[in-house]
Amino acid sequence: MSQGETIKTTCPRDCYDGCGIAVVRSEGKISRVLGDPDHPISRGALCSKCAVAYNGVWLDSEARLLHPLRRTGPKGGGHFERISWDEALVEIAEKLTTIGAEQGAEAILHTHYTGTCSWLANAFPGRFFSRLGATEAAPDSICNNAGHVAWDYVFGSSDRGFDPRTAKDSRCIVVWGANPSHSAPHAHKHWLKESPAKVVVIDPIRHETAEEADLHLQLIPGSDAALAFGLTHIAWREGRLDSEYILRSVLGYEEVEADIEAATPEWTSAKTGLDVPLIEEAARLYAEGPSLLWLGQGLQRQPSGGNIFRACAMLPALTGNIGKPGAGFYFLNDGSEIIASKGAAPTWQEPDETGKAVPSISQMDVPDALNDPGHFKAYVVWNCNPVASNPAQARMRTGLAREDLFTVVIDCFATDTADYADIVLPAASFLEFDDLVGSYFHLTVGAQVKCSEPMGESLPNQEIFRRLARAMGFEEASLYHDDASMLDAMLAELGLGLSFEQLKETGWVWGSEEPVVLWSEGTFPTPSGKIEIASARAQADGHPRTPQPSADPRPPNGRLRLLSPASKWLLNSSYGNDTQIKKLMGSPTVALHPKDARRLGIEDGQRVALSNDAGRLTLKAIVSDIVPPGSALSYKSRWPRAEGGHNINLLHIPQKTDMGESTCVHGVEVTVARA
Ligand SMILES: Nc1nc2c(c(=O)[nH]1)N[C@H]1C(S)=C(S)[C@@H](COP(=O)(O)OP(=O)(O)OC[C@H]3O[C@@H](n4cnc5c(=O)[nH]c(N)nc54)[C@H](O)[C@@H]3O)O[C@H]1N2
Ligand SMILES: Nc1nc2c(c(=O)[nH]1)N[C@H]1C(S)=C(S)[C@@H](COP(=O)(O)OP(=O)(O)OC[C@H]3O[C@@H](n4cnc5c(=O)[nH]c(N)nc54)[C@H](O)[C@@H]3O)O[C@H]1N2
Ligand code: SF4
Ligand SMILES: [Mo]
Repeated sequence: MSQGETIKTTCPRDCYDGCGIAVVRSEGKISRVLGDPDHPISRGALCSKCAVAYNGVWLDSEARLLHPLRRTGPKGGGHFERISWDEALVEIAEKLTTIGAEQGAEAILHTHYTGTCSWLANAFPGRFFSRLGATEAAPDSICNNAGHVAWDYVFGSSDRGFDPRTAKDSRCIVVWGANPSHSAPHAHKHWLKESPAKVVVIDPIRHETAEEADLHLQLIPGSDAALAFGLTHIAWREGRLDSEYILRSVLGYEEVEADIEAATPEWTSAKTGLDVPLIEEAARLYAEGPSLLWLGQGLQRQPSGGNIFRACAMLPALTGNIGKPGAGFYFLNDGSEIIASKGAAPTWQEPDETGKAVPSISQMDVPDALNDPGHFKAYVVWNCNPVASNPAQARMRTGLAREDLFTVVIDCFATDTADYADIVLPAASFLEFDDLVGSYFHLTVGAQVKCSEPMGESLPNQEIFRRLARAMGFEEASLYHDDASMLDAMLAELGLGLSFEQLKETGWVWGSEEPVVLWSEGTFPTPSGKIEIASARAQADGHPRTPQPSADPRPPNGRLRLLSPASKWLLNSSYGNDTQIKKLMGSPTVALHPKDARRLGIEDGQRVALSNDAGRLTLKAIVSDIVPPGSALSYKSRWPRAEGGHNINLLHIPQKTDMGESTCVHGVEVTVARA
């Protein structure tokens, strides 16, 4: 290894941006992790959190898990002894085999999400669990399944949005229930600012992106379906619906027409708390187009998140803002599928050789299920940190404390969840193995490149599960595929004409030279081939046939609606153990509107208690109209142990969304009082 060498790699976090990274190595060691100056998204700068944490806790051997560990003290206490890989694997294999023989492998629950989104490390372990026949905690139900299910009814797909590069042709961009200033910092800083379009933000919070937008519609949380009808009403009233597009590509307009006619600006204003002129201005900007509509993941984390998504889908469908330069809708992009234009599941995704359907349960049911001794006997956690991130934090802890539950945690760091493990396995970090990384926004493909040996005895997820498969005596060849051939096979499927070695040189490529205009053919993978505003499939699943012009009831008895979206300084709970990040975040706060603060006798800076049926948490109050009256804001995902054992998920009651059994964490209600 030469001195002062720079290696290009890609950030694999669960983040819209998918930044290129430049790793500087000297004397064979990583000395600095920086943004790649040649990458079109990062343009030489990491986001503020990664700039700190990738040079902090990720390189810190004191903070990283270095060896397999076995628990020596009570569950939750975090006392472990070092053991060898062989001991750890044999012990896990024996336990899982016994449970499989006695209770059936469905009694093994595994939970995973997007700790790393790099393709192999994220998907390859699925092969093991599929072979095992374990129950899966339905991954998207912790994050975005309501939106997926809803848009699948409407468009037949929820992961083919717009190519952000088409914004050069847009005159309006609507960001609805997303906060790019935190969750897509480079899109906030460059993409939104550089497009010629007017930016409209629809969000209860006046976050930085809202602050800098041309229009900010600061509506009451959960009133978005009413707003969608109201905006469509104005487009209809002003003759801006695209009847040709509706005729050709939309099913069920007649069935919502009366509801659209009834959704007058005055009605919409009463439901949403927005002023009529503002609603009218936004509607005109959008309908005139060409417009891009970005529905954020925060938007569908509401009790009626599915209905909201179906209602919002009327806007592009009825104004024809689809399939032409500068027009489109977006929730998520499966870049690999769009680039490969195949539709078939690519080889790296979980081939189920046993042919068995994998059983699953919603993440909303996990806290209760873990407390039921008759349900699961083992819990395998990888790529996630459920004590910090899941609902019903107190119930999660009592479930994990069960002596008869065998728990394995695989992570790079000793998280609050790892404290409960019987066996902890150390995962290598993204700086320590080769992989591929996409972005769920931009159509880029990046190489994740090994920049140093794995710290201690840590191993990449895929290698851990190859070894575990061997310890279990499994024989299927796909459980043992090696990384190098899978990486080349994945690139071959994308049809980019590059081997992994070649991609390493440039670091990243666009999935297509020119911006892709999706859905220009005007047909959709629904049963009718059209956009299904009215959906027989939704009806058959027990939902209304059409989206409803409704708004959630306001919280009763002076309670407030608690929003707990993405923090600027964390990536979910990742980085919550970085000393510098902790300093930058300061102590946890809750923002309250001045009207609510006055009513409750709370002053800025005072300690306040938030409580509901799930628990009670004290935080420092910030009195500010950054939130609308009736709402409270406290960012998610601090490490509980850094805050006396709890974070905001202590208050998260695991209610399910109207569709997809998913989280409605932004619908939690709390009583607030001076502490
Ligand atoms: N209150 C509230 N709670 C929420 C949300 C909210 O909006 N409000 N949002 C929800 C959402 S959207 C999500 S997606 C979930 C996310 O919640 P989680 O899925 O729990 O995400 P993280 O907390 O980041 O945990 C990821 C873990 O993976 C580890 N990791 C990183 N790389 C690797 C690797 O290569 N291998 C292994 N084995 N581990 C690795 C990290 O160290 C980290 O501990 O949280 C949900 N929780
Ligand atoms: N810095 C940072 N970046 C992240 C993450 C992180 O934790 N930190 N997490 C990653 C993950 S896993 C995800 S899923 C994404 C999520 O990123 P986003 O898609 O941006 O979603 P959220 O941060 O949950 O919430 C975004 C906005 O939704 C708004 N919102 C909540 N309820 C409503 C409502 O009823 N109506 C409307 N109109 N808006 C509402 C919130 O006020 C918030 O401003 O971010 C990813 N990127
Ligand atoms: S977390 Fe997102 S913004 Fe930060 S470096 Fe990674 S991809 Fe870029
Ligand atoms: Mo998420």
